[in-house]
Order: sequence, then structure tokens, then C-alpha cells
Amino acid sequence: MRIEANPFAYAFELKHTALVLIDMQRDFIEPGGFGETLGNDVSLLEAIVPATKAALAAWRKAGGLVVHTREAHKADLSDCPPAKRHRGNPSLRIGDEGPMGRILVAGEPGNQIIDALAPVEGEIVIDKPGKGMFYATGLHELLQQRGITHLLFGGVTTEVCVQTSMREANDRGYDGLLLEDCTESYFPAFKAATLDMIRAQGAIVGWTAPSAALLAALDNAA
Ligand code: TIU
Repeated sequence: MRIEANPFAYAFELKHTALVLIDMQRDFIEPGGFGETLGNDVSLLEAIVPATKAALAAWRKAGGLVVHTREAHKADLSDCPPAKRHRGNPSLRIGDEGPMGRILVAGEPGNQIIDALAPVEGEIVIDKPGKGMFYATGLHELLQQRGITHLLFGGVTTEVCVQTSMREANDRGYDGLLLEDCTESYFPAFKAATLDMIRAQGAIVGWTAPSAALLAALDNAA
């Protein structure tokens, strides 16, 4: 299969490719979570939900592997470096009790993936203590066991957890493509800059494409 992408076409085989949705959890997308405690306007992020839902539905229908991640810490915060917890001046820190439960703690209401994109049976769900999806998760081994070499990315936020995960994937030998309308930042200029820097220099980190290009590729193959 082939996606019309930037800076050039992206070729992949469905059975060797996973769709990865990064941190589409209430903490970042709804008021009262980690994103808002950092001082961000979280309302910007929900705009990508319809396109992401459509891409997920098409990918599931094609039979592709889906990976969901959550930025999540253990209840005792043993996997949260003090440097991360104490950084800056948030209104609530990681582990503090907020309106959606303890901030960024696994199992709390705020840590759940939003209903529109909820995982289904057979999909991989990864709790990650860092910004990148490979750090301290075992995900690389899981993907290797399944023969995955190509990763399509969506999720939030573009320049933080998505970009970190794409760069980690690139260094591990995966070909990554970011779905442009399935990712968002609290800072539109940072999103634009991230898309540019990923695909610059002949896809130095990876590719980008609108989700319509993925849907077209899946339609053509069907
Ligand atoms: N603050 C921000 O933009 N993002 C994060 O803290 N985590 C993710 O990107 N998931």
C-alpha cells in the first residue's frame, strides 16, 4: 500500500504496520486534567477527535494492529521522577487529587482514553511514564514479536509525546508517518513546526499526511 505523503510517498504493508494513538486521554483533552493544570487551553485538542475516530474505524475495518498509549504513573509515583513532578508551577501536580481523580495516575478517571477512541479487545494499551512510548514500556519487544516495522501516528500533543515517540521509533528503525489532522498541540505554531521538522531533510524523522490519504490508500486496497 502507498500513502500520498510528505515529503514523498510512504509505502507500507498492512500486516507490518500499526496505528499508534498517543495519549488521547481525558487528562489532556478535557478540563480539570494535567493539560489544564499546566495552564493550557485544552479546548483546542478536541477538534481532532472526528478525524482520528474515522481513521481508527477504517484501520480496524482493514484489520490493522492498533496501539493506544496513556501517559500514566503508578499510584505510589515510584515511576515519576521528582524532576517531572516538581517542574514549573502547575495548579495541581502529578499525583494530586483533581476533579477527574489523581492527576496522571493510572486507573483514575482522568487517565482513561476518551470514549470516542476507547480501545477494543485485541488492541495494545501501553501505560508510559515518560513522554516517549518506548521508554520503560517494553513496547519495542511487543512490536518486534508481531513483525511491525511501520507506524502511523496520531494523538496529543504533537510536539511533546507524539514527537518524542516518533523520534524514539525512528532511532529503533521504524518508518513513521504522522497523520496531520489526527494530532494537535496547545500551541498551533508548535504543531506546524513539528510537522515541518519531521518531514524535512528527506524525511529525517518520518512522513506526514492528511488522514484522507490513509483512507484513500485503504479504499484502493479493498
Ligand atoms: N504538556 C504537553 O503538551 N504534553 C504532555 O505533557 N504530554 C503529552 O504530550 N502526552
